[in-house]
Amino acid sequence: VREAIQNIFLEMGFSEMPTNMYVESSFWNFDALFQPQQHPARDSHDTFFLKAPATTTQLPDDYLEKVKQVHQSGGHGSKGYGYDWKRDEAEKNLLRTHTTAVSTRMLYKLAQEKTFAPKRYYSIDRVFRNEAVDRTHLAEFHQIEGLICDYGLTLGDLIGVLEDFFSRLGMSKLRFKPAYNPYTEPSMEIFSYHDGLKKWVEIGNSGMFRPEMLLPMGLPEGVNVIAWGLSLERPTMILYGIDNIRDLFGPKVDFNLIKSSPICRLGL
Ligand code: FB9
Repeated sequence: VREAIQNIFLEMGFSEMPTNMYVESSFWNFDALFQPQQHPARDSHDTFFLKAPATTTQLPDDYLEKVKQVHQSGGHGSKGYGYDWKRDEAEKNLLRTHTTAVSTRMLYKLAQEKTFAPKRYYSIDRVFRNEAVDRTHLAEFHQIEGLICDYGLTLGDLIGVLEDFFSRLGMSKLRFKPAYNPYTEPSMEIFSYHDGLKKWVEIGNSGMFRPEMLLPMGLPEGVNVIAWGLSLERPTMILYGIDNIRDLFGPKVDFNLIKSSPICRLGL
């Protein structure tokens, strides 16, 4: 399934982001995404913080100052959050909670280039969340993320690329429900009608990255970024009729199931 989804991204002109760093700083995983330091997702109930090395020293000072400003007092038409932003909070190391942390680094790198060039990036790799383990949730899963960065992109462009992407996964009937993410506005949950299950299934989340995230990076005015995400485990469980995620991934994998299951052709 991973390979099939990778091929879909490549066919759609996306290039892969380097996702080999599981350990990330709170700065790139949260602050640079305009996620406030007192946001519930940032406490140890949801996030695995590192004991050693507990903090990082590798943060770009000038950019960090701009992120501090936009959190404290806004700018670019935003009033910000108006709280006292702490550098030592941003320096805390953690296991990344989403591959959106990688997207942040790539967009910042893109903004440092002399002339702006539109880009399509994707990532498929492990993310870690200190969540209760149950039939469909482990403390880690594989996140799939796609983003397009270009002048004048709209919500219509996002809906268009989502219909293209999911139709290649065999999911054509889509519905979009307004949602909230700290780093995207507007945001939408994505649903697809699954003929086999005879019900609407939540197949992902999406949105337009906020100017409070993009402009401090130095991306030109008028450049928008549309993005979406889903997991690798959920589609695989549904495609193979696997009821418990622990049979698919993690220490209790059922190898006979893995070995005996035929390769499934996506595009149901
Ligand atoms: O994968 C998910 N559902 C899914 C996807 C495909 C599918 O295919 C079937 C063959 C037919 C079936 C189901 N979800 C996302 C939806 C739910 O399962 C959800 O309950 C669980 N979500 C995970 C996070 O849980 C805490 C899945 C995971 C997820 C959610 C959001 C994102 C990524 C992964 C994101 C994002 C994002 C948003 C804006 C900008 C950038 C990234």
